[in-house]
Amino acid sequence: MDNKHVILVGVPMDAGKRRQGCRMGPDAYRVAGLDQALANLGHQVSDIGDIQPDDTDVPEDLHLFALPQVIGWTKALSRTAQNTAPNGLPIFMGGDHALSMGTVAGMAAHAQQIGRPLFVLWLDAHSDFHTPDSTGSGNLHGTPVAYFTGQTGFDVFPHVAAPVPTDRVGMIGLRSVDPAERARLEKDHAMLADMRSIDEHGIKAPLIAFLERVRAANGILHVSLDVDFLDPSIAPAVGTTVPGGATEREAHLVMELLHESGLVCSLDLVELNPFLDERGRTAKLMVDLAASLLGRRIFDRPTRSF
Ligand code: HAR
Ligand code: MN
Ligand code: MN
Ligand code: MN
Repeated sequence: MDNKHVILVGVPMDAGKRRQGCRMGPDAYRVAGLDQALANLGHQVSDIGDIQPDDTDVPEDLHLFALPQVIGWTKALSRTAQNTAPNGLPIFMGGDHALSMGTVAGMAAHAQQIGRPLFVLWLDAHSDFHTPDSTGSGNLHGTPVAYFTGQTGFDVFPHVAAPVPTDRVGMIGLRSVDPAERARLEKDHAMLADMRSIDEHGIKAPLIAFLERVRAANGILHVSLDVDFLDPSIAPAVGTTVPGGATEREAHLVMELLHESGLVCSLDLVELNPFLDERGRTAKLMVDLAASLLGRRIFDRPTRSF
């Protein structure tokens, strides 16, 4: 089995939306035993602790919630991704989904360094494809995909040195996409597998097709896992629940296929709000999914009681 150096990065970020609580995510993953679950698989695991946002002098914006803080986090995270990726597989323990502005921008810069294209798998109920101009909520966790694919409207943000072309983004689990996002997605050709198509055709086919494209391009794959990808009945600890999400086995199958692909270079675990959890069940499920992504086999799943 291929043992990896897994680098856990705590990102206690709550700036991407008004509802607070995701800042407790990194410690919830630690309490739920993420490091031990991965070490049990034979990996070397380092936890570099919680990072902090850079200082910025960008002014507040009336329409966008916590804009200066999000920019500070984006700078710190892009740098951290570039510094950790050469040494192992970083897992960014969020924190809300605005953190992916920095992690993906940094991983794309790393990919450019090693001369391979970066692909992004977005596991989410939402497409997070708003720009600062099109967002109705002003919550920047709804904008990271537009940022790292190089859409216009992010002038006050750090320049994206290596934007990820939209056709290298795959989205699985979609069921809540705003009209402005939809219009942009239809024009820009991301690979989209919404829950309707998953119901009809299963979750394996679109994932395998996407992984084939990554392999054919000699690419590496960043995975961004939003808690609300999962059905709220199994993953209640998230501020933006949308009914009709992935089942536990669908989610594990995705992780198992990702492991078998050998293509994953980095992972975001985002939007966990421990304040909303029930006896840690969502945090534990996310830990189990990360373990499947890193090679835990089906017969080795723990028996759980709550
Ligand atoms: N599209 C909506 C908005 O912009 C909801 C975005 C919610 N995003 C997340 N991450 N929870 O996927 O406000
Ligand atoms: Mn999201
Ligand atoms: Mn979401
Ligand atoms: Mn039994």
